[in-house]
Amino acid sequence: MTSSRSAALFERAQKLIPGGVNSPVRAFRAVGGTPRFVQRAQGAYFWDADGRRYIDYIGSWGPMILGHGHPAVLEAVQKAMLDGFSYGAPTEREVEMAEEIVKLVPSIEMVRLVSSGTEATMSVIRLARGATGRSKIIKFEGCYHGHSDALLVKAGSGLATFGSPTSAGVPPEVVQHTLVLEYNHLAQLEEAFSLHGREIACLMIEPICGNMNFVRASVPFIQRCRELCTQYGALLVFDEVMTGFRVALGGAQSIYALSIPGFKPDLTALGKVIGGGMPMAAFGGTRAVMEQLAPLGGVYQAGTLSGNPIATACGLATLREIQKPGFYAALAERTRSLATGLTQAASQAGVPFCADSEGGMFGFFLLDALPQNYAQVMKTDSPAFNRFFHAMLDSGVYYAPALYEAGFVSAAHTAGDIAATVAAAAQFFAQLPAQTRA
Ligand code: HOZ
Repeated sequence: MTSSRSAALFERAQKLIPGGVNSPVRAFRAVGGTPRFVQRAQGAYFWDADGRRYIDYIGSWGPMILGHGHPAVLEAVQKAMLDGFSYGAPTEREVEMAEEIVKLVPSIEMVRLVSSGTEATMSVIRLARGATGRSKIIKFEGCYHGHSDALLVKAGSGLATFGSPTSAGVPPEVVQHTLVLEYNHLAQLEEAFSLHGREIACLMIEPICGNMNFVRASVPFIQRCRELCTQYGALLVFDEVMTGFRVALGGAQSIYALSIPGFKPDLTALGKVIGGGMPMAAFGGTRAVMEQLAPLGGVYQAGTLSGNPIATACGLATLREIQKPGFYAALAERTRSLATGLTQAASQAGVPFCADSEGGMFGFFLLDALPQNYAQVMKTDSPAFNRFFHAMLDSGVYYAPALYEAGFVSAAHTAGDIAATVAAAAQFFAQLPAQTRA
């Protein structure tokens, strides 16, 4: 399909913006073809510059849990705009936002608002180091915690090795304290703590990883992370930028708490849904640790747009909608029906496929079984995913343009949207040559 306005815009963009985009995955490099330039969005859909409508399963990479242009959110934002865009001074809505977050996430006793998930995770690392007086951090291969230097590290495959940077421009010395382990690998976790436990400031994890598609940390793994952090005096940090208010009202941590009595991380990074589509994120945790932040303590962190009045209006209106009775049950059911529908369609055609979902977040793989770590995710047949992606795009269904990304369903997606999506996928699976099927 030629999308002429998108193609022309992409050409113009590439002359002035590196790769033609302001965030790499949007450039379609992984899947090939021309990125769709978005003109407008409403509910579960967006329209591209050529006027084509797509069912949107990205939702701005997570924030749009209510769908686009929810009336209550629009009203709140329009009202806030009239009072000014930014003050650089405290406001009542920041207090309300803090009160909402503390009420909904029991592990958070104090919270600070920032403007992006990267800022939240970067700040949390500094805070953990400041609070413990230690330098080393643990992260897991396939977990993406934003693009700050210390966190841009992939794993070496060796046991308990220190990582090397995955981006040019990150000096090796900056990541020398970042220990990278395999996700869901208990023995590596044990070994890392037995070797370095007293030097570790924090362990940071995406409890349901949305940056290697959709992979869950097992309950025993999370439980052991908690126990080892407590034993060695390290802080357990949940990166819930993606999962916070997305997989459940209390985030992924509330789901683990159902299986691990009393479970709480020490610190949590939040983003995406809490801004409702505006640039807002947050980090919070126990009072004792959060009080180490300036101006109370010695860990510096600041931001001109932090707690921005329009972002807090948008975020608060969103948080109020998602607390309405039955919101998550309906969202989870709709998301599950997508995962199940796609799996059944693939199975009828004999195509290897599996899918998983939690709340309004999902993932699918052209694999026989759900992967547990990055290496298993990498076994996906990437050309087959790319063909699937383009077939769906041509049918008006917009999935993330890379197989390493989770998908998102909003409250605005209807049963009809899910049925249309499954029908398009079934058509694609049915025409695959028999030799590519199981
Ligand atoms: N960080 C996102 C991928 N997991 C991409 C964000 C964007 O391109 O908007």
